[in-house]
Amino acid sequence: MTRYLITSALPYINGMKHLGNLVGSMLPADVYARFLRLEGEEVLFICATDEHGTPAEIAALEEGLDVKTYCDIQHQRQKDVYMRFGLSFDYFGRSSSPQNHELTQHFYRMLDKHGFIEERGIQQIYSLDDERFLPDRYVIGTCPKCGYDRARGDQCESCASLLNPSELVEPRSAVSGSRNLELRTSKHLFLKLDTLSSEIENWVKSNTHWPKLTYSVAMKWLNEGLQPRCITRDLSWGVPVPREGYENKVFYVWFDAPIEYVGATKEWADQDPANRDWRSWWYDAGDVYYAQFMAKDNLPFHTIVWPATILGTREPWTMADYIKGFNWLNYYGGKFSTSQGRGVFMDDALDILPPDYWRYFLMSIAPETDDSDFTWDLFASVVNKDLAGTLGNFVNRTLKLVASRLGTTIPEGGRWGEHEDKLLAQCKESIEEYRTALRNFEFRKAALALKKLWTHGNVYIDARAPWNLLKDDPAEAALVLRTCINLIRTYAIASSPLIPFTSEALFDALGMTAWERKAGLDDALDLTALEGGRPFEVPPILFRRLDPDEVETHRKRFAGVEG
Ligand code: B3M
Ligand code: ZN
Repeated sequence: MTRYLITSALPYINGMKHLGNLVGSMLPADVYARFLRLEGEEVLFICATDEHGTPAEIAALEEGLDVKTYCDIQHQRQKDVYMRFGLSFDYFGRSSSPQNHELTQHFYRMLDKHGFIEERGIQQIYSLDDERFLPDRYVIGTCPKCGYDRARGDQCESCASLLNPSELVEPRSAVSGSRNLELRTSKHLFLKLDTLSSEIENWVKSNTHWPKLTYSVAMKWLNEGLQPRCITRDLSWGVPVPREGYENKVFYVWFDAPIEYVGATKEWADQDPANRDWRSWWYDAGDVYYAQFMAKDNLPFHTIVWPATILGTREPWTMADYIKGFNWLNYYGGKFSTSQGRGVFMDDALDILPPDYWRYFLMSIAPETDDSDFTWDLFASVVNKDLAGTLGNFVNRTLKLVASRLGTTIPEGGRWGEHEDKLLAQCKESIEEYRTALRNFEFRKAALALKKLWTHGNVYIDARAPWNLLKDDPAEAALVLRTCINLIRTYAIASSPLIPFTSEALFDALGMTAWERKAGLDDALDLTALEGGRPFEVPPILFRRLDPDEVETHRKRFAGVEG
């Protein structure tokens, strides 16, 4: 039996994530995890906050907090919002955990032992007043290309040129503003990607089944030729480097972040060591199928650098079987921007509407083969048509009709016939489509197949017109209505990976037991599972429609400073 290990790229600790972050990693990973559980598979779904690096330091500095306190607060904030979105992580860890520190140092030691680490001196800017080395983005000055006076040492935000801090005119420290800077040589450790290059290439080439985007990013890097990569930094916040002369340095955030996939699994196991075995997932784990989810800018690290880190240890750590990369979700053709307040952030989204509206919508426009675009009009149209108009409408009209004409018990009588055969065949086809799409990591297709499944109910009930049958042929009416109620059960089961909260609401309405709720996709196709005589409840409106005024209000509110 295969076991499924699923990881989502680790959200960076600084600040609330937006819908673009959600759709590009955590949400599809969650849908995939929920789908596999529905199929009865054994799943371990892991995520964590990525807490080291300069952006965390800068953000903490801006808020006047020490980095640790800042990360404690932000971790909790992010975790809360992910829970509210229904992201069903088995564990949500922290890259600053002792477990990750220990593992990161272990990976480094193994790499060093096998000769894949080299030391080099590099020149860096040192701030005498701050008494520290400044990473590139901590140095600001005037852009030599366009004259913008607050260009960063790595890039000018105004003209987008890539820069070196030494190119800046009148450079100063972003920490203190001091101009008292000098170039100093400092020793750093490099991971010898060049030496590992052919091994990485063999591994990549054994994975031609990856999505095009993933494969092409990996091949592009390989074709450009791999260079040794610096894996240490002159910072104090991070995993200490266990080597003489490195007392004031830590590992680069991208070195320890992927190791936290393992680290978080260990955090999970350490909470219940008698029943949880992290090693069985990560070390010499022949029966594990490992799927990773991430946005495209993270692909080089996951197709090249992290595999190199693993290969160089000469230990049998689990490597990805499938790497699902996503393009960008844009906001009205531009980027979501934290600094400009442009686009919708996850906490704001939940203030406006419950999670399932967003979950379904985002999966239906997932940026898989190309970038896709968020607009409020599109959001409203998908919500109004698919959720309110198709699924919600079917559920409400069915249950209301039965309740008002026959009472809140599933009607008895009538005999299954050819109409029902046809309905069942249609459902079967849509569920097969849905299952295939999800098995193949095709989320847009899955949302489309689900929508198709929902339309069968409306088509069936319209064709059978039970409101007429109630007068002319009560037994036939009972059959039709009972079948429709069973279809609601089918929908509740099948839709749960995308809209889990709605599924629960439907299970509640149908009075289903905990055991009955465990039904899988095949059981979902039993349109006679709920027998006549069982009580049900009419739930409140499942999905509300968005009207043009509301759409306009949201559009204005989230347009950002430039909108
Ligand atoms: N933290 C993603 C980002 O913030 C980065 C992912 C790490 S995955 C190991 O862009
Ligand atoms: Zn510039």
